[in-house]
Amino acid sequence: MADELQRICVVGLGYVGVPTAAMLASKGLDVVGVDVEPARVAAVNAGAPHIDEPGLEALVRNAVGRGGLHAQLEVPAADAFIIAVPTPLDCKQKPDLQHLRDAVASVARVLVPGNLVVVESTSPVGTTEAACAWLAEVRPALSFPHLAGEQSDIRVAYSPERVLPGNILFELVNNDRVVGGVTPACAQAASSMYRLFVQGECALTTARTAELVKLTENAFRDVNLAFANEISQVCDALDISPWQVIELANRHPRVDLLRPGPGVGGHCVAVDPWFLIHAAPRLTPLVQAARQVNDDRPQWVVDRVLSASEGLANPKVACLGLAYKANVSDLRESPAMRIVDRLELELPGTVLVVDPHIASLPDEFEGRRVELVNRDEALGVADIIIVLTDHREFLDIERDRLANKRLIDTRGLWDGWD
Ligand code: SAJ
Repeated sequence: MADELQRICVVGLGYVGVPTAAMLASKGLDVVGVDVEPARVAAVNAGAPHIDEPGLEALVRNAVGRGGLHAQLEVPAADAFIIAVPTPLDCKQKPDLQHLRDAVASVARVLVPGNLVVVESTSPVGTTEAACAWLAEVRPALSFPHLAGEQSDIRVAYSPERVLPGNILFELVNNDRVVGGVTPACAQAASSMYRLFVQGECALTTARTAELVKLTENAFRDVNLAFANEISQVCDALDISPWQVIELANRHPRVDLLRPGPGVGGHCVAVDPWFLIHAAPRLTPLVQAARQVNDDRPQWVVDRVLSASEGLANPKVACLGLAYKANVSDLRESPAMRIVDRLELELPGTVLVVDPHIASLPDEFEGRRVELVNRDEALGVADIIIVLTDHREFLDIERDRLANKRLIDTRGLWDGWD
């Protein structure tokens, strides 16, 4: 199959689509990236993707420069199609598959027998089989594997992305990949494509299993984080260092706790557990409790700041970090955003924010008492310093600059100082 692949179309030029498209192009394939947003298309064609990810710009620039990658608004004919569009939650925390349905419909129009379609977007179990039916609605003359089995004209599979923002290019190549086919031949075809750049193992399974694997991975991380956050609250009440407790507990050969933080953000770990909860509300009390613990965590941090501000007539607060995690600029679902929002509502004076990874504050702080300042300015004037993101730029703050400040370190940046 891989020998027959010449042109691959990647639909959705986001955190997954752009790296995947550039990686395939770097292996000599003719890759077309497609997105509904003209700005994203233009950015890729200019070799300057909108995504802040180490190494990505150079990879895209090379691929575009050599003519191996270009982006456009329309889905072209191709040998294989990778769909990596967002599958967000609606206001009732229910998966919203509209972007996926639209992408599938646009791919359907150009299909010819022998094509491969792979969905990578996080999806409820059964979505890939449903996608076969959506394809068949648009192209009734073609046969699809949910009904035609191994004899189908078109192969359809699900292979979840698993890459960690901040380390995407390495993980895209080196992580094992789960490849779930609607039939075994579909899984084989998709795995031949991924083997063009994946050095990890490609583990073949069914599409439904692969869909559930993805949800399980991120829900597992959410539960682990909720436990770490809960233990940190117990530590706080008992006046014991959570960082030390977790570090020592992790020396047990069968314990592997993550680190507490100000809450769980990003567009995946804070979101994907809801796909499981929605599919089986009565069967997921643990996953639901973890979501609740992690969602309550920013308010716990705010309460600690309010306690720390007692006795200060007009406390000046500086928040280090606004992004959802270290060394990225992504603000989606960031707990730091919620904390800054609450502090501005609950404290007098201006809330100072330091984040070297962002150029300006997001719109929701427009016209409010929130100011983006540099690190030194914040350290100079603040009475209370709160670490919300452990960006590398905060690691070398000298201890004497924090003398006489009230510190709330939600990331353990200053762990080991006492
Ligand atoms: N966090 C902590 N303490 C930790 C680790 C993380 O508080 O010890 C927080 C982060 O600060 C962040 C949140 O958890 O707010 C999530 O960050 P993350 O680094 O755990 O994960 P993501 O959302 O950047 O990427 C995850 C990864 N999933 C898993 O590790 C199981 C990634 O491999 C997935 O591809 C990605 O979700 C996705 O797109 O689904």
